[in-house]
Amino acid sequence: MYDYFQEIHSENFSKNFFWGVAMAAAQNEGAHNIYGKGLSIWDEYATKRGKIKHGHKHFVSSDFYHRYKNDLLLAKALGFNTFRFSFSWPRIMPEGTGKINREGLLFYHRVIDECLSLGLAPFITLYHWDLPATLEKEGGWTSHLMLRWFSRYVTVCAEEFGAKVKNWIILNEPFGFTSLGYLLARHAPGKRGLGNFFPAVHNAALCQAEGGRIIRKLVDNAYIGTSFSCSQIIPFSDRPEDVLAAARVDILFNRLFIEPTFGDGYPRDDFIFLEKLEIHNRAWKYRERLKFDFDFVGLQNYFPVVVKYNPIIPMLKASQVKAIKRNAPFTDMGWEISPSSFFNIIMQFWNYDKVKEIIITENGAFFKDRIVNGELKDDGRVAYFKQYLNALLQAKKQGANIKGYFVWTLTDNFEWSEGYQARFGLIHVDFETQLRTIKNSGYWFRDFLTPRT
Ligand code: GCO
Repeated sequence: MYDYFQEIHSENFSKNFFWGVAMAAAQNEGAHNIYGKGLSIWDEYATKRGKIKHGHKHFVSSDFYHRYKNDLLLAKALGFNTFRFSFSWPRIMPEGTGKINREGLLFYHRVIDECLSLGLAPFITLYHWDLPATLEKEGGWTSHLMLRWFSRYVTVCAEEFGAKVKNWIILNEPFGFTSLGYLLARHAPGKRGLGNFFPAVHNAALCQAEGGRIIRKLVDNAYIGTSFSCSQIIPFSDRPEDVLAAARVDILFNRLFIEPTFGDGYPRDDFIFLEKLEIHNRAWKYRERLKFDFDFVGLQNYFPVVVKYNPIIPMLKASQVKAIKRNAPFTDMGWEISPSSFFNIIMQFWNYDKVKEIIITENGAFFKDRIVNGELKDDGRVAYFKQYLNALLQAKKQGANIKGYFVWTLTDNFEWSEGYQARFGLIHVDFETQLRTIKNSGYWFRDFLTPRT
């Protein structure tokens, strides 16, 4: 086998390491309008024409709500010891605030209990993009009331589940949902413009810190993190304008949400965007409230981004040079495959003095699976994981204190505006019949994670 396989097992790496699979409520649960659940912004967005490829909707998805026992058993059978999933806020509080849906709480109790009985450590994501639709009507993430609504929701979750669950992730990819949902109108709720983006960023950054404080106060021995999307940003050439363009993109993609947690506010480099953000949000008043000492930082990496100077793009003055244009390898999502950039971005985050521990809370790939003699062949995905895990081990060897690695994702699911055709699972789902079939990548993980005797 591979040398790193030996190394991982010989170092006792596996025993004290969270090997997980990750998923999210809106992408997996289904049961979108039953058992007392309120609608989310995605439930509304998916009904609008032309928003999601092929008109797909996530209303049933992989039906995790009814099939969680089976899916958790599969996660266990593949050798994982950790399960990351998110709470649906509108399942717990159908109107976002006020009334609590007991049935929703009971569902999550069942999932958590099943994890614990199987020996899967539960990691809860408090917010994975499915804001209650009623709150969006009041402005959603652009509203200064978000801090109050979110605090109440986090308090309910901590009080209800804190005795059982120790591992908490406050937000999933704040840059992702604020930029796609409130700047570019490519995700729910479909808003655009800086007038929406600036307050959404600030409210998300405040909720990120406040959520941490609430869990710290209410949950004994909590292990608290938050998850950032990240990508190594590589200048297309060493011309100064390309290097500066890359630095600006790096601020937005990688630095905007982590640096305020250190207590010194938003990054304050020479970049007009940051000045405007600061002024719009009167951010200097909030440095203390944006700060929180996270136990771990969750990193979610899929690809690097190569950028060059482009004067016609407002403010950023940069654009991406895609993998296909540079003859670099890429997945069926068009995302560049670059294990060295995975190593580099881990080290970039590790180089912050204040980062104590890192968990890779998502990594994975979409490749079109082929069925050959009844076997689900996904060689591309297997090769991807081998290379990325090798890079992870290199980062660990260089001193990065990495405590876990979670695959995105266990079963095929609803990939936001891409619908169901972008399949990231280790397990294939036939969305007509709900039949699960383990892909070769799933078997590969099982062999990788199950120490040989
Ligand atoms: C994300 C996501 C997942 C995606 C995955 C693949 O945070 O973007 O958490 O929901 O499905 O990244 O694109």
